[in-house]
Amino acid sequence: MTKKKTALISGVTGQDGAYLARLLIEKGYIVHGIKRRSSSFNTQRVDEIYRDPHEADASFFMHYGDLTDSTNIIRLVQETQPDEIYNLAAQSHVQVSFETPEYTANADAVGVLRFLEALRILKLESSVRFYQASTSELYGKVQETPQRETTPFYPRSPYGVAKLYAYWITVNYREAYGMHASNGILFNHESPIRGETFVTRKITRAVARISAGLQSTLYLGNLDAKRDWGHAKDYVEGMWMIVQCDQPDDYILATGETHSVREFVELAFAEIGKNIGWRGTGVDEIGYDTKTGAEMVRVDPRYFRPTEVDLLLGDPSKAREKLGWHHKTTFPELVKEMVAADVKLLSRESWRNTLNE
Ligand code: NDP
Ligand code: GDR
Repeated sequence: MTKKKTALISGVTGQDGAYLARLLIEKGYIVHGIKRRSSSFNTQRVDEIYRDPHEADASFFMHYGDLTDSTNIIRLVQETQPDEIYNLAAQSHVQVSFETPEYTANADAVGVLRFLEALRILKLESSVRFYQASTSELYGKVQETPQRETTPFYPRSPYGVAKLYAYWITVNYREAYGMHASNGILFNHESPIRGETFVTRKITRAVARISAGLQSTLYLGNLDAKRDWGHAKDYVEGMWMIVQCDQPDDYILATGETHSVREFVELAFAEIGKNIGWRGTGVDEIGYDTKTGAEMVRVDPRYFRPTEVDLLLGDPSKAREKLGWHHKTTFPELVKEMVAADVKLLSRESWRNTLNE
């Protein structure tokens, strides 16, 4: 019988970690996930796959850890002896990175170095494969459209700058020590379990609440930012494919289509039968229900970023040709799935609230 592969996933409690853990378990891996200590529960996305570790067939284990603690990273790599490490942990919110720039650099930039050095310290640099969660935020200010692996980087936030270090330290350790270390440069990917403060989920939750009469207005920032949005489920498959390649390398995963925040809003409201019209400009712009005239969307400058990334559009040709990867979920399917999931979630919550009244 062949030995099961072992993977160590940092950021397992996040959107991508939860999808990737499921995928690897399905593929027969033993999966170790790193979770942060928190005063409240932060494991909702993986509770369903967690089994009592005493059970003979348990294949998913969780360990406390933090990317800002190198002693902890070294110990976890030593204890779990992984074949593959997927470094997904990060302070991943671009706007929050302007508020907590030093912490973001510590976790998102130096955190990656801690992993790579742990492999060297433990003399595992030639036996463990390493995946770094790089990002389209590296492209930032538009230099070329669509963005390719060869497009120059120009990050526009403390998050993007931290991820720039992370990208290059991964490349450097690959070249300096022959490590199987790769970057997935992933464009935005979303799902029903996307964090609630990212714009897509913020919109779909608000649409569900407006539909249920629990909220009247959705406040947003820049409606004209354009993003290349795919489904997280498709993207974690790509992460795994990158790691399986004989040669480590860096790949863009994207859909090759771009849409504005405004388009996302319009499609999401269409799912509850509302047609959104727009009037006014800038901070005074309003999105209204064309049937009733009710004001549904307003602009709040609080959500504007000190420096914005205006347009992201990825060229996924390299991943398609070398990995055979391509996205499966279309933009309208993504919006539909997210709105439907939030409507369902809300109806379950209100049912529970009614029971408790
Ligand atoms: P999430 O924000 O959903 O998840 C981030 C994860 O990292 C969570 O598990 C979080 O823990 C954990 N984490 C945060 N800080 C630390 C720390 N200091 N030590 C240990 N764990 C920590 O992000 P996604 O799942 O969306 O993204 C996964 C990765 O991919 C991130 O690195 C992100 O920057 C990157 N990325 C994401 C893209 C996207 O569109 N989703 C696109 C390109 C890159 P907790 O649950 O406790 O908060
Ligand atoms: P992004 O995602 O910054 O691209 O980073 P986010 O959903 O936060 O913003 C996308 C665009 O929408 C605009 N926007 C708003 N954004 C938020 N969060 N809230 C609002 O109210 C709002 N109104 C308009 C933003 O200005 C922006 O232009 C995500 C994260 O997952 C990163 O970790 C990842 O690296 C990149 O995607 C690729």
